[in-house]
Amino acid sequence: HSIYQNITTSKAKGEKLLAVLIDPDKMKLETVSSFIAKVNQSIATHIFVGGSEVDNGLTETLVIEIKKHTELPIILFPGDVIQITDEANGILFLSLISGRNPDYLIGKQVEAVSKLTKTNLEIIPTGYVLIENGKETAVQRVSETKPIKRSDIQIIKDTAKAGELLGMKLIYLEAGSGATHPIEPHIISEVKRQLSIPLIVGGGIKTKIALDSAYNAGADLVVIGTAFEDDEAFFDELKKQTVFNE
Ligand code: 1GP
Repeated sequence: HSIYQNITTSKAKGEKLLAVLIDPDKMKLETVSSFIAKVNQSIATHIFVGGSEVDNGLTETLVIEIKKHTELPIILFPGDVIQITDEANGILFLSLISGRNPDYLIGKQVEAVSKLTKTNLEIIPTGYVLIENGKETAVQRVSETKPIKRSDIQIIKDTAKAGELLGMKLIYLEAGSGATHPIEPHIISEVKRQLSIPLIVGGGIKTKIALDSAYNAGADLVVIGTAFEDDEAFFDELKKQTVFNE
């Protein structure tokens, strides 16, 4: 269980983690080597691979290609069962606990078992909490669930805590890919206070300032996808030194 252990060790030391999210639907195979070269030179510590709508087989081909170019752990962040591949190192075994669609709470997970038991993937049970961000995102559309309102702080906190009490190993606060508003720092810090497990935050983070404020508010691992897809120069911008005041 080295991936999870490394995350908890970093959390204990106050070292912040960054996952670059690669969507198999958007990444062209021929650009993987140059993109991953940038990732390798950046502050990124993990690579997440996944998307809400991905065709069969694409994920595995992409992971095989990424692996040729990096030593970073590759973790599946699947939108569906078909994205499971033994080529990755681990998988966020997600349950969309903000929603009330049984398919995404337990149905897909049951479907996934016959595949998962044939793999060596490190399986990391993760409570996935979708927060409203100003527009409808793919997660919302595909899962047919409502995100929790940003103003419903108590519900957000209780949802995250329920995930921890159910035995989940990570909580992922998600604004949705390309979100207009990233998760607000006060939401992150309120949730953080409830939890003893590591906290992941993602969705709509496009600047170094937004990244740092997520870290300062208590995110242990931040996920960024769109900002790197749009502009690879963002990798260099993140290298500039920051002092954390946590
Ligand atoms: C989406 O949290 C991730 O699941 C990343 O979002 O693409 O907006 O960075 P972005």
